[in-house]
Amino acid sequence: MVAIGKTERYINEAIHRDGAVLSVLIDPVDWPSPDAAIKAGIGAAEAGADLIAIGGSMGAQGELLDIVTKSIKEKAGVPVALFPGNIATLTRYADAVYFMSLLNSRNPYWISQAQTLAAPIVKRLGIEPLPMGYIVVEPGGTVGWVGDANLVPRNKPGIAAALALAGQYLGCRIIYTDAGSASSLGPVPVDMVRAVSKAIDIPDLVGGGIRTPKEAADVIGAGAQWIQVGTAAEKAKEPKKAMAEFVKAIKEEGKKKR
Ligand code: 1GP
Repeated sequence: MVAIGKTERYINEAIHRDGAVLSVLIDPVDWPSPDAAIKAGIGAAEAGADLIAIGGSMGAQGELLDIVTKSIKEKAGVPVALFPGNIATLTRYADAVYFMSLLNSRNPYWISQAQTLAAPIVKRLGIEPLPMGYIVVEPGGTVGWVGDANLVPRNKPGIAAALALAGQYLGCRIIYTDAGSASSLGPVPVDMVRAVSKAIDIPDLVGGGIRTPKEAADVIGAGAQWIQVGTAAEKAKEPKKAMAEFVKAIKEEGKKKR
């Protein structure tokens, strides 16, 4: 039996305790400078974010990724997990990596080939893999284009639910449903969140286009246990204050579910 790692246990415990967790995504290439990215990541953790995710679909790699990850890790006091864009976007300074298979990609590279190339590197770097089924929903944004996704139509919650259940049956321990960063149509529709969370017995992460604490609370209220925001932090005048409002909103909603 594969032992569940430290970060995954921490996330499961936070979900069990609070009913809802927040990861804040810092994409180093989206911030004016590495220092700004680092400050935002540390601030998000100080604001109460449960986890800091680092990366994106046209991700930072090499020295920039190393510096940002290491610096946030040193001061954040919460786990730092990589949201990888490809096999080069790994760094040994992270605690964990979203070890994702893009379940609705048309290209086998994003389903199992990149994972095959990355697995030995993840092992050698000693980064904890978080086995994650990744589902991209309309409009899909950059990740939908890069990942050549057969986008799940927004009015087909049953398709997302079936994909999520397939992910669970294939052995994934987390399902991530993503409308794509800064989704022009807003977050994954709540009826789709409801259908996915009803279909699976594993943590249900939702991200992409969640712009306000209310939208975040609605996603948790619809049954998700984990949400991820990135653009809301990037666009905020005071990222730390903005993230504190997200934390408050989802933890209040999470408490209602316990
Ligand atoms: C989507 O995790 C990101 O994959 C978060 O999206 O930037 O829209 O919050 P946003």
